[in-house]
Amino acid sequence: MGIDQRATQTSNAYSLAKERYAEYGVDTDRAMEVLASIPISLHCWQGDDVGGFEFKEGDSFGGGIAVTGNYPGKARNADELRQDLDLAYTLIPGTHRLNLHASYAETGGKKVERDEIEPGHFSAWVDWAKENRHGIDFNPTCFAHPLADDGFTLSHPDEKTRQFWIDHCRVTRRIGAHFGKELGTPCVTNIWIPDGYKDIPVDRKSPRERLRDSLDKVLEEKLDTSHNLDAVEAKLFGIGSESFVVGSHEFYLGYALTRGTLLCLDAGHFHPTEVISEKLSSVMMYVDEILLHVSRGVRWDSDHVVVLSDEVRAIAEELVRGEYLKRVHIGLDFFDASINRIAAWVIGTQSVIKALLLALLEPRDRLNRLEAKWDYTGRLAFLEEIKTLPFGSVWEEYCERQSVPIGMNWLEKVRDYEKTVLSNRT
Ligand code: RNT
Ligand code: ZN
Repeated sequence: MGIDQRATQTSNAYSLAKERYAEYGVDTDRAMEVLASIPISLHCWQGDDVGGFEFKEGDSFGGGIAVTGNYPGKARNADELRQDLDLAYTLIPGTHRLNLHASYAETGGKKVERDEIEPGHFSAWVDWAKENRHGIDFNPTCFAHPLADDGFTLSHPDEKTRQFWIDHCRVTRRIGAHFGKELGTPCVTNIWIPDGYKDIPVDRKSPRERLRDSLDKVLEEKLDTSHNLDAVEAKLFGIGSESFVVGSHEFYLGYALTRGTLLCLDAGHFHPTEVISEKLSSVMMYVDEILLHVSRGVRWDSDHVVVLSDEVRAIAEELVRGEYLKRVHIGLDFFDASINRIAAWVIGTQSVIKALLLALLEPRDRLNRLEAKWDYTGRLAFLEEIKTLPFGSVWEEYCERQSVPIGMNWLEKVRDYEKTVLSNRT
């Protein structure tokens, strides 16, 4: 089928879909308009298996997270990573952000300690973001470092080690504020630390007190919130910290509430039967803004590539139904080295956008009316009915309007790039 023919088909299918949704009082054009205003923060670390590019002695990974797979072609330096990201962004409808880690500093082959990094080490990232209209979000890298090898950072019992990580987080916030100022959109600087014990601890209290005090020191310096927003990310367990994690959900919920930071909810960081979609309406009553790490745990916090799962749909539904979109920063957090890494970004990001579109196309008033009338039969029947509305036609129209390839055409571009660019990386 020719390109023109395909475009006509898309637009015809869309006209029919638009009518079907209109029958239920849903304005598909409006839904696409809202969708176009929602940025997703693509995590840089999918592109190089969370490696980072700082000068490293030895091969410290650690931190209780793991990437599996050895698919060829991973980015070996920041230029390659940016080039790969460029391709991903052209295949994803909408204008999106980049989520960067401190370990992606470009120090020109010099060893710069993490407590000494500066905005200048990220100038190439800023130039690139300006050129491509990406906002940047940021993270201190409190893992993959000799001073994290004990499994403790901000809550480390040794004062000097603790101070090192406090200083690292401090400079990270400043760099975040620099990004926000330069790019004209606040940077969400998110603190996640791996601290915890493999086996049953005796003293749970002291590490948590130390973490609270360290975080207070990190946040001491007041930064303009139009430049930098602080977030804290909780976790249930990691590899090697199965029995106890200092920064648990209760710890950070309390911290965010009392200190006014954002709370980061990572979809993989809870008990396997717990879902973050269910938590949103509770958390949003008390915190102003949140950060999401949309991820996919398979039996554990395995960081699989996000797909259009029931949970991702439920997250999007909650964001739309609760009218939280303006208070939520949506980021991704997965790392899969067993498939093409650019495809992983595209599949994961598109899935989140699809989930948002589905949620925006929901006949909300109708559903609410059924519930208000205690008509549970109608509610269930209607929820099932809308699953088969012609969503795909609206999605394709959205891709067309955003000038990105329709259907599987994006994969062709990735495959070409694999042949011409990735295959030359050894
Ligand atoms: C780890 C956290 C954290 C990391 C990134 C790389 O469990 O989810 O967000 O994945 O900082
Ligand atoms: Zn995360």
